[in-house]
Amino acid sequence: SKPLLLVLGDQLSLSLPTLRDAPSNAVVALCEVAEEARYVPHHLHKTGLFMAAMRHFAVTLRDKGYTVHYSRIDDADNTHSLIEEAERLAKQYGCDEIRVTRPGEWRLWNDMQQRQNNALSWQLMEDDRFFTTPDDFSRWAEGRKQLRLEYFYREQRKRTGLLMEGDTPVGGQWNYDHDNREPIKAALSFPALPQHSQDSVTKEALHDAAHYFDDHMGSMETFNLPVTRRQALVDLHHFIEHGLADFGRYQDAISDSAPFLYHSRLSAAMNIGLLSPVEVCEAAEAHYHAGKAPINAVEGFIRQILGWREYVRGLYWTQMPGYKQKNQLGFTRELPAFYWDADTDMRCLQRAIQMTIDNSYAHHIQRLMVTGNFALLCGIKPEALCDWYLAVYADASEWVELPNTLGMVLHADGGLMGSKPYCASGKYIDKMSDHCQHCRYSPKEITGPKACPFNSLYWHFLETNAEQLNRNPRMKLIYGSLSRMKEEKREAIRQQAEQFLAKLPTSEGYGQPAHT
Ligand code: FAD
Ligand code: DLZ
Ligand code: SF4
Repeated sequence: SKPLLLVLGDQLSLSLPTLRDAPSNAVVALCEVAEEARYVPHHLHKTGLFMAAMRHFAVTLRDKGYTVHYSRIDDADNTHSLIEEAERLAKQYGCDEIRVTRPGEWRLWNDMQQRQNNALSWQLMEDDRFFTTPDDFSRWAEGRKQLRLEYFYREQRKRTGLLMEGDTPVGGQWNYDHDNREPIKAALSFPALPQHSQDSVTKEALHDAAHYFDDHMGSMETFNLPVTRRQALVDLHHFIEHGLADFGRYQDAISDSAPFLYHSRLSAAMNIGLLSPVEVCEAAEAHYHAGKAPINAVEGFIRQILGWREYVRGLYWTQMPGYKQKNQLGFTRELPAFYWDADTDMRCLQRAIQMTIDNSYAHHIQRLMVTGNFALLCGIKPEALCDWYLAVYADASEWVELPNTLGMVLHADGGLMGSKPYCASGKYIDKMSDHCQHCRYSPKEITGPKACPFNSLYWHFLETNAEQLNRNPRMKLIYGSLSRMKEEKREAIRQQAEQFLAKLPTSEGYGQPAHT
């Protein structure tokens, strides 16, 4: 047999199952296709990242002796679809099967599965570059009423032995989150980032991405993502040395000026395969044992990867395809137009979206508590919000984006991801950030021309979704406050929120993929 080994854009690891035990006659295929760049209008940094990293990986594979076919975006015979390109190349090279590792998105996996019994058959392999497989997750989930991250995470700590002393967690506790909630402080200084040099391969790939997808968000002038394993390792070591020790304390802080704070910025490199989650967690653990970072920082960091990252992936693969259709709170509103251009006078949103435009990055609390929280309070429909997150972040792949957006932010999965919605008023943003002092609104006012829109929207959200949420034990306190509020005040808040929502410019059709 002669296999075509299809390596997808987020599978750039030499340890990939597809590449293991490959017969010497195998042909490896990497394909740049317009369909993948346009099914949502990806940020230019994201498309540039994929194209540059894929081209570099093709060079690495050739150096290792593999026979590689590389379909470029500008090839005349490019079919511009991953499935069609693989089948075309299999025929061209006289291959009798196509081998591929589980892709990062259900739509592709479904297409591939349906071709398993074709004359030219698709052989799907499990992706073992994670700590767990979807089968592991499904076994863990079986018979449980609630799928809480904390229990899944503890089991992974025991299984891997990460931060464990025998059967007990290092330091005596599983979770140090109570130490990880410090707000932003004026005196903080953040580590300066490594600036990655761009060789001719990178330059050409970025140029091609900008040329073919010039209608998409972003500018290549600020591109600084790692596109090779070597560059990804530079970012990893830089974070471990300069960011990790403060990662915990300021994990939830939001800055008006600094986009990255003490976050690792490693998500894109891990998600496309340049770094393995195992090596990232082990590097953090070693730093703790060397006495160079406190337990709350290292545990907090490892929990994001060994816990959350694995957990959302398990949820995705065991809940799809139904998961994507969920809309528990019945939201119907389109996305506000300013999500695409940051043209808003709400300072926190303006900064989070502008940083997204600049870097194809926002840290977790910006995604969850600023752009996410606002969308939740306005009742943005899951489909529109999910497409936005998938398009704008370099680290976005549906297996990780969808549970975070649909589940964690919009509470659209009926509480599978989180026991309560992460809704918050302007008071929370004011506490954690230094945005409000630069804003034309006041976080202390609920009604009137200067009132922070988050405040009235917060109460309006609670009121309009009371039927679904007021029996939730974790929401009891807040619904208690709502019911004690005088009807007059409630009516004023209601009007303030409804006037704001009526004027919100929506973006139906905006940012939609153009035709190739
Ligand atoms: P750090 O803060 O340094 O965290 C370390 C690592 O932990 C990250 O690199 C990431 O791999 C992992 N991690 C942290 N939080 C999560 C989480 N909630 N789920 C899964 N992994 C996590 N992450 C993505 O990788 N791709 C996405 O498409 C994505 N979409 C998101 C959408 C929304 C609405 C929200 C609220 C979160 C989303 N996240 C996504 C999770 C998280 O925000 C990013 O992983 C993180 O901001 C990436 O920055 P970092 O590498 O500096 O992370
Ligand atoms: C996101 C993306 C982009 C922009 N371009 C490509 C591409 O040209 N070729 C490719 O194989 N993958 C690309 N991707 C990632 C895919 O959309 C998809 O998420 C993964 O291939 C699934 O494993
Ligand atoms: Fe955001 Fe409200 Fe603060 Fe303005 S006042 S920055 S809108 S939280």
